[in-house]
Amino acid sequence: MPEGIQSTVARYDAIIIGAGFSGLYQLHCLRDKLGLNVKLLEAGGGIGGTWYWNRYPGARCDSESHSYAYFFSKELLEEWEWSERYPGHAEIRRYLNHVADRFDLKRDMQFDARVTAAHYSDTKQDWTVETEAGERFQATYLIAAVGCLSSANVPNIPGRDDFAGDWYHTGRWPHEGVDFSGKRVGQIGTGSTGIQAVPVIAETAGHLTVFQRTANYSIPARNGPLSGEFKKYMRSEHDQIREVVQTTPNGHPFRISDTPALDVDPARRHALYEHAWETGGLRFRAIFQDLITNKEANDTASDFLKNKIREVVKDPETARVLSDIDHPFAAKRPPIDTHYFEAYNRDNVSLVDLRATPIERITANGIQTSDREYPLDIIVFATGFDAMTGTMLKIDITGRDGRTLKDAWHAGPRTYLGLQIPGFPNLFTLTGPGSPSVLCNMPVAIEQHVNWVTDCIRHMREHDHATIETTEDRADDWIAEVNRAADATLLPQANHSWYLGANVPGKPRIFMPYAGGMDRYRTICDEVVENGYDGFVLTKTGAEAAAD
Ligand code: N01
Repeated sequence: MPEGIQSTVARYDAIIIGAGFSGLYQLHCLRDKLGLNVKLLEAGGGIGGTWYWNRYPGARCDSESHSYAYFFSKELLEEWEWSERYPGHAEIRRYLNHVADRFDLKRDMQFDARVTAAHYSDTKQDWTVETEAGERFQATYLIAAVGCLSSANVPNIPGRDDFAGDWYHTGRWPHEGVDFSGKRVGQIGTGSTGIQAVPVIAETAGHLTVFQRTANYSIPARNGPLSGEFKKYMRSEHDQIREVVQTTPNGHPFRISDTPALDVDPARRHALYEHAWETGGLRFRAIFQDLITNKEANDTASDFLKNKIREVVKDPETARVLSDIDHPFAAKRPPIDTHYFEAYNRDNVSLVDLRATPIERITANGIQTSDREYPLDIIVFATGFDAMTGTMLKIDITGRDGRTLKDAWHAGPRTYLGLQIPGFPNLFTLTGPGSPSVLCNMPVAIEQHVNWVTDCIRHMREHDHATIETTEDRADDWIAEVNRAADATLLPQANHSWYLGANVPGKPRIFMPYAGGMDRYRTICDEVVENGYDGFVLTKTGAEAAAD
């Protein structure tokens, strides 16, 4: 243990890991609604979760700002004003800091406190949590509010450490920014992040070379300042906005059409796609009811979007490589952009097709593909995350009988409802694998989970329960339901998708988020409670495990 660190163990009712959207609200609920003694530990130096780390050029949320917010407080909704259609990373941090100040949350948070271990004691029926600095904390309840996209995936390309220039991962962006002026920049990755970064980096770089492995769809975001009229609407109509986001399958502030794409004649369909393209953003996905369930319907959208790329990008070979997309539209998380495809019309931007000429290694000088070496001053890894499970598995977590989480999840994440893991009593995973999480507008999924966990802990305390734990059988059933829901869509058809863990070599291939819709999921969770926490075992204080 480093010098100066106390060896005593601080005792709390609950420990929360993570100061993003979910951790903040969970702290507010447990402390201010239930009166618990709570400590929040955060690896970063401040508030924000994913937004603390993702400060790359162009980083902006893809959810519209009037829906990317907490809905639990009327006063908060009335006093906060977003400035643009989609909130940028700095504005989201300002918002979250405002929330923390407003509810006086910071006094129970500890920053620069990376949790490295969490061990459950069968005898004491509590958790001991340890930080990188060696501090230890004990608590009855452990809440992992670690986010779905927080463990950066930097691919282990041979020679990576030989590179003589600077390299950065978008999810660990330096707070002081990066000066690209006149530099030869190489960017690997064309997911949502890469697509946001390209046009902004291109504005100042000497030359930007984009290394694309899988071509991707993207829809213009049509971002811009919010009008006074819209701001008034946001403030006065938040009840109606809340009603929509909490009853749609994806938590966004618009409803999905109930018209199948093929029920509409081709000319009308094309006009609707044109209108949605001009409107911009994720609303495109909602124009027809069956775009993510029916391949033939999806083809109509995919073809439209591929044609748009060919219209926008002037160089025919670049347009061909960008539009040579191998998966159905929205089978991977669909990016939205600000002048992404237009950036390829600049003289200082070029594209390398890694399908034709794969990266062989990184050299001191740049990136070597099977075709040639690209000399570079800076490499940007926009290569995504070890999503949904990576952060949890980096922590040495042991549950009942010393069983490790690594062992419990060796074949992929096992949870019931993405809320609990069998063998890990009193550990709650906010927006964990098996919940809608990333398939939903995140704050909406987060509020539902936090409310459920808060009600559950209130129930436990009112009924003198010491522990709650789900069962292996229930996790098996839920995994089957998660697979069934995914298989009813086109989502598993994207080969390299992080939804499947397929972007990280060696990671088990299992569809992780619940694709059955946030509305349906909310009902399932409510029914579990109505049926006496069906699927969970609750034990009385001091008693052996027994169903209540
Ligand atoms: O990551 P990704 P992301 N060699 O995994 C490529 C959320 N998000 O950070 O597809 C070469 O989607 C990889 O290629 P391929 C959102 O949910 C939200 O962009 O595997 N290339 C792909 O092109 C999103 O989905 C927002 O063939 C390699 C890219 O890197 C999620 O975060 C903004 C490679 C990774 O794409 C993740 O998006 C941004 C290799 N070895 C992100 N390894 C907002 O709402 C990977 N790639 C604001």
